[in-house]
Amino acid sequence: NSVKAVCPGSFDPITYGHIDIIERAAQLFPSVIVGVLKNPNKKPLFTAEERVELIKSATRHLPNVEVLFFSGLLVDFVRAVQGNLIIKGLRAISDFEIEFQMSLNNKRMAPEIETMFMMTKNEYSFLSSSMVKEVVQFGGEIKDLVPPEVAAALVNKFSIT
Ligand code: COD
Repeated sequence: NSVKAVCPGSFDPITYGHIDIIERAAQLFPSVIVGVLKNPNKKPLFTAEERVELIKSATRHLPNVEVLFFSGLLVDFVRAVQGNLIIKGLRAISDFEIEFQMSLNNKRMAPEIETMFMMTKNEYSFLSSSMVKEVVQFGGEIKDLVPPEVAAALVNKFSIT
């Protein structure tokens, strides 16, 4: 099959929840591109370059996964890389409303691109980048939430010794 799937996000930083979705996409589709939004409205903790590097290191074991950053509209990025599918993860009902809105809007702008959703793994259903940042800031344990390189980068950012 010729499906090229794009997993988009802010990944500020990447967590085991994201990695689970990327791994499952990489099993299903011959080519997966992780699209890292460069200029989100919210100011990111990690620069786009840092986020890309952390994702590359966390997906080293997946030969059909490529990591690129983008700015502007997701559908323009998907078209530019000749992708035809957007893969998103869903955690809770709270994710549904915004994801529903985004997927309909993306479909309106790019009818040839499909969006598909994967349910989060049970143990990651509570996990988000913002939660990880909050926990680490106050010295909490994050080893079950992010890979070791990400944990080290977070500790470094917050200069916790
Ligand atoms: N389990 C499963 N999935 C998860 C988990 C978890 N624990 N954590 C996150 N995910 C999924 C999210 O549901 C999402 O699908 C993806 O992983 C990325 O998550 P984040 O939080 O890193 O990224 P978001 O949600 O901030 O990314 C939003 C986009 C960058 C995709 C969006 O803002 C976008 O497309 N922006 C570009 C501008 C654009 O095109 N706007 C118009 C859209 S209509």
